[in-house]
Amino acid sequence: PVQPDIAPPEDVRIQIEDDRTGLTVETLKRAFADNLYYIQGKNESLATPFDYYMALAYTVRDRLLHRWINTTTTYLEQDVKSVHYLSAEFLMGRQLSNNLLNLGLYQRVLQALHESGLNLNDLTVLEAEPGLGNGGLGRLAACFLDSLATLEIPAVGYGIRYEFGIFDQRIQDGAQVEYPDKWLRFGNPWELRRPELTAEVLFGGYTEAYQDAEGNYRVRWIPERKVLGTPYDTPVPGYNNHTVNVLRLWRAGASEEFDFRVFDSGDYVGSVTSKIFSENISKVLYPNDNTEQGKQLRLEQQYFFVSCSLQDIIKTYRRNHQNFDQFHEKVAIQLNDTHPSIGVAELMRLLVDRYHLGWNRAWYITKNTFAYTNHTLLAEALERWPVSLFERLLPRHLEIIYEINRRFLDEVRAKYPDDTGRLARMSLIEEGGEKYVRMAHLACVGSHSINGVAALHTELLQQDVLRDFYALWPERFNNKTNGVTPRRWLLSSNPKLSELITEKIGLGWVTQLEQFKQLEPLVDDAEFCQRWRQIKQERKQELAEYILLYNDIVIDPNSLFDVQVKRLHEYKRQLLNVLYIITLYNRIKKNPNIDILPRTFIFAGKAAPGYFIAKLIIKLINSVAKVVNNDPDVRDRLKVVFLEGFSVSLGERVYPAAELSEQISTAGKEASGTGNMKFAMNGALTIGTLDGANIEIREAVGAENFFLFGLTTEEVYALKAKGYNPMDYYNTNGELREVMERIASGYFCPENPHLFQPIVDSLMHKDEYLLFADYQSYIQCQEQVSQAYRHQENWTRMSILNSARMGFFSSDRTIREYCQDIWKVEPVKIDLKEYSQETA
Ligand code: B1H
Repeated sequence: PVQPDIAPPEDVRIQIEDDRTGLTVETLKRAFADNLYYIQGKNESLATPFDYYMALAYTVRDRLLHRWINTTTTYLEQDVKSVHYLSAEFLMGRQLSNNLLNLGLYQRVLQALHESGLNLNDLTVLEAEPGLGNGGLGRLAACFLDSLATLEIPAVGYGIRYEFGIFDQRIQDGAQVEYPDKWLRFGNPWELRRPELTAEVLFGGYTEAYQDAEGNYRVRWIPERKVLGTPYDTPVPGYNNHTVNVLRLWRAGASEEFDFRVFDSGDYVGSVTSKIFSENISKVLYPNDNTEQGKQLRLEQQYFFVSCSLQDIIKTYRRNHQNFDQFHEKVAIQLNDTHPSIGVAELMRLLVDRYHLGWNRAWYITKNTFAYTNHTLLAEALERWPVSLFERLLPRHLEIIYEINRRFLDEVRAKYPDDTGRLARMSLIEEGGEKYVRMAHLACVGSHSINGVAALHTELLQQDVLRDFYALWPERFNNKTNGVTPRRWLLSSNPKLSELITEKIGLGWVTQLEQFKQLEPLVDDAEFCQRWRQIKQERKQELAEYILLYNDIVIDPNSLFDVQVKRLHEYKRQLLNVLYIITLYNRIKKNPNIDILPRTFIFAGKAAPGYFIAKLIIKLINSVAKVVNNDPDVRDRLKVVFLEGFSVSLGERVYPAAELSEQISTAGKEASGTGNMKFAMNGALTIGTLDGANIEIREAVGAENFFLFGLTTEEVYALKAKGYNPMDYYNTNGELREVMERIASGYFCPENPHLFQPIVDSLMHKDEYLLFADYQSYIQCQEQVSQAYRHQENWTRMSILNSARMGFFSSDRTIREYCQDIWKVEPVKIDLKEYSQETA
């Protein structure tokens, strides 16, 4: 030998437990030290807290990988039917604590770190939150992934790996300022890049017809550009089982072949810089919630991730199948709103153009594969793309959509002869002026199931937004009331309350939230009530400390914590809450000795950067806060706080500390809401309208434990039909008038007294969301809340009953319903092979 091996040192001991899979405290400590050294390249004297976080994350990831590989192998070997959840958004929240809890490693890691002189909480907060969603729709997708893995359902989440997630919100001078969310800056230890699974996505160009060797008529698409999609996989563990599913997010990159063509022309630098055009596709999440953003790049994002995902699904299916006969029996695809609905045309294109299936066969498979969830009734959120844009970007898909439409309209015509109005209403193409493709119609026609996200919402879909489709295909419609995962929203975020509950009813509730009803008899147990109250008080105290730290506002931890946290949107009516605050303020100014219940009003939520009025409402909240918080007459009885940067992590702090949950949208506008569920599970009482899932929450917790106010959906429709005039209310309600005069006078912004005029004008002249109509009812209801809060024992009783009756609102229940009614999938038990002895 040229070079002899180095002799091994004497003291190398063979380790029985695998450092990458072992679960004992000793193994975890060794793995942690190993990762610190060999991944972070640090020892204890060099490591920063972030190095420790990374070393721990890799230690956890290794244990996930072991289960994930095993799960994937099992799915492949058993040729299972899988769910594919296509969503433009996944608001996952931080991964570390969640993964530790689901893997059952939390206590041991706590101990391992403790023995190394470290504190777990100090490390978890260092994780950048992946904010790849706007609000409820994206968070729902994340809760669903947790429930799917926990229920042992084979499932993949497909989406976009945005380089910049939802912007960072900071409040400067009372106003929202947006900063880019550089969440990947220090690396993401949870994802695995899979370059070997890269997919090609085509854009632009033209189509041409040709005859193949057998003389069949075919169409070929000659695209103008090609983009590459590389998947980044994040493991998604179930709670207390061996299932690890995957969230597969696509990142766009340049294709050499296309972007570097210019090499020939000598423009080397130009060809390299043009790379950014392709990479732009996955650059940034559009920060709109419940409004469409008719931008070309947005359609490119949608087609990009949908095409990558469908090619990936087909690739996986073909490992076990020669033809497409069983495709819809092995693949269920859920469209999370219309954002991925181009998938209907893309699957048709792949089946017909690439795999040469006949149209009817392809259509049968497509329809039986897709299912569509609608998340909104707001007209401004219904997606439509200009036909001209489609033609430029996706010429072949437009042809396919036209053909789908031709056949669909034939079907409508056969059932409703001579009903031209109906044909125009139902067509996939909106005519009259600029032509548009109606994405919701494409989703309906191409799916075997259409669902809303709460009972009222589904009802309104059937009677209003999609009534023609309901008339044609009633059997396709069904409701799936939303839910939230009790793992993140209780077990993880409220450990002390979880402990108390577990002490009384055992741990079964974590996967069987229905068991919460066993808490009901405990409302008569004085000691239990006292501990319940005590835990809420501790969470309030902690939030008070946070508010002191971040907002420099002293709040009274004994005041009623009245909380509204959600996206800023006029229909959600944060402004109505503000009108109440000003009402109380005016009462104090008139009579400084008035007996008033001390309250802390807490707000948080992002406004879309281009949504002028929503941003002005943030400024108003902060301006009112400044006046109210500093007026000596108020004597600290009222405090108003706006927390900047609402996120999953901030939600985890806020829900456990909340006592009153504001769910005050105009009836008929909020499809479901899911924050309402997180609050109630954590023992907050709700003040709310008969909107979205509030209705079902109220039925579950009992009308006597819910503060109801406001017009019903029918009353809203009737009032608008007869002609709503907000001035009718203004003129007859003295307190309301004084509130509006207070705002209009410039009192809250003396340096710019007309600043809030647009808000005043919009309420006085239009009041689209009927704040004035609901004002009196809201004020009176808030007075009932204040009265109720004065009887602490009864309040605590109601708080317990709210939690105890929230069993239905676990996303596990929601997912079971999707599995049975829509996806027809069954759990697949995962055994962990090669499981190290120590864990047996
Ligand atoms: C919901 C959206 C939404 N509904 C368009 N619709 C978006 C629409 O970027 N866009 O273009 C983004 C989001 N989000 C929410 O979904 C509803 O408002 C909630 O009521 C519901 O609870 C949630 C989950 O179903």
